[in-house]
Amino acid sequence: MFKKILVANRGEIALRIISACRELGIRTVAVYSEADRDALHVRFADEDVCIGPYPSSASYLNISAIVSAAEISEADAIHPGYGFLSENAYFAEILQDCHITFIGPSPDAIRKMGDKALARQTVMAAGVPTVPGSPGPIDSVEAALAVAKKVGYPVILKASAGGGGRGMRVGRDERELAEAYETARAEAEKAFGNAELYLEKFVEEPRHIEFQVFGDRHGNLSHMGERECSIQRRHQKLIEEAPSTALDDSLRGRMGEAAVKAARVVGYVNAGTVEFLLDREGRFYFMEMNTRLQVEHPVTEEVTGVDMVKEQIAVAAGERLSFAGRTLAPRGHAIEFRINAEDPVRFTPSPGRIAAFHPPGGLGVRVDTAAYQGYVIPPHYDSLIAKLIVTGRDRSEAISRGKRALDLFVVEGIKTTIPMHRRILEESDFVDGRLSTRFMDRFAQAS
Ligand code: MV4
Repeated sequence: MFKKILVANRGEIALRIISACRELGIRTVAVYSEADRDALHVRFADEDVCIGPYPSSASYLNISAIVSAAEISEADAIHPGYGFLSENAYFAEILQDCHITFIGPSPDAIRKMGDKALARQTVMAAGVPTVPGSPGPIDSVEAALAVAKKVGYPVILKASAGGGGRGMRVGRDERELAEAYETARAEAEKAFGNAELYLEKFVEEPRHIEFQVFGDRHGNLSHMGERECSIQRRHQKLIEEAPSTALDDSLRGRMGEAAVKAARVVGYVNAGTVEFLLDREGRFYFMEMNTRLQVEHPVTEEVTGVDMVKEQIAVAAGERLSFAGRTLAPRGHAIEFRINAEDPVRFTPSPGRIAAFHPPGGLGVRVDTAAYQGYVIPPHYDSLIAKLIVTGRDRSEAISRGKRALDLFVVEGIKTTIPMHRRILEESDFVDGRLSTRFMDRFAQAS
């Protein structure tokens, strides 16, 4: 087992990783930017190293500064958290060369799944259902029109280097597609330095269902069930839950099997997420795979009882998966509410000093946060200040607990998304589990 782990992240996820290390008896090293001197992850780690000024490119994305910090502090492994360097194959490769363990999958698996057109092609060849569309990248407007004619309109163009909703364009007819093709290419080139596109049939009003998979270095690969992440706005998830109201045991079994197949074909090790679209007829399609721990991992932890970060550390150290050969059936129901420091009308970040902070507690209530009373939220990073995760014996108990916990969650001095969550819990479509990726459209004027 590792003696010391460097946490290459900040905020609530850095604290989450430090907590897992403490339970395992592993020392921790925090890294921080000049804007994060007062951050809790610095206080709770055993050691800390300043790695540069606030722009992420100079600190949390600065590979040489982070590797130097690991070498100076003699850390044997690095946990990247989510965002920042977590899906950077080059970073994972550098660590291999330096004999520091990257707590995550191999550089090769990160690379294959990071190229979304290649990922689609790779899992399709393994027999995983994908949305009808181009077999690989498309390299001309004529090719795009030809594929669209075959699969039927509407279609969606996606950037190979994109993911998470960036660099997508819908075409509803030939004229729109021809126009979308040029804009999408230019946007992809500008955003990712890679103009490559692929095309899929556009699935109207799908649900976003993702499966948690976990592999070890002994060839064990299991899934831990799904999360429903349909409540999103501008490709930012707002609420996630497990299990999904749309799955029964049979569909869960088939989707879980497809998720494991997709992970196995790239030799996946450690925690990963296979994203699917589920259409109104109950057909599911692979969308992409995220090769990291996700923000919403706590809902899976709550319904499986597995500490996923401890599991990640154990398999990175060469241990066997604790649930090898088993798939974990969900027990109870968990819902996560992302509390962002945001202006509720314009959805712009609302940084500043937290004048009062009183998180709720009690049975079935978990708050993952690095915020505290008096903390000044720096304007440079994402606006997530807390995750409220409620768990009940069933969905209705989880919803009541969510209402209660949101009512008792006091955050003063900044604007947050707490009032928006309260309103969502009053919506009959939410209460009845009628979810889709278009759910938030009616909240355009959200409070
Ligand atoms: C789609 C789609 C419909 N059809 N692909 C958005 C995130 C990125 N991972 C893929 N996304 C979508 N891909 C096809 N073929 C609709 C979306 C989509 C979406 C997906 C999940 C959650 C919210 C969404 C909001 C708008 C569009």
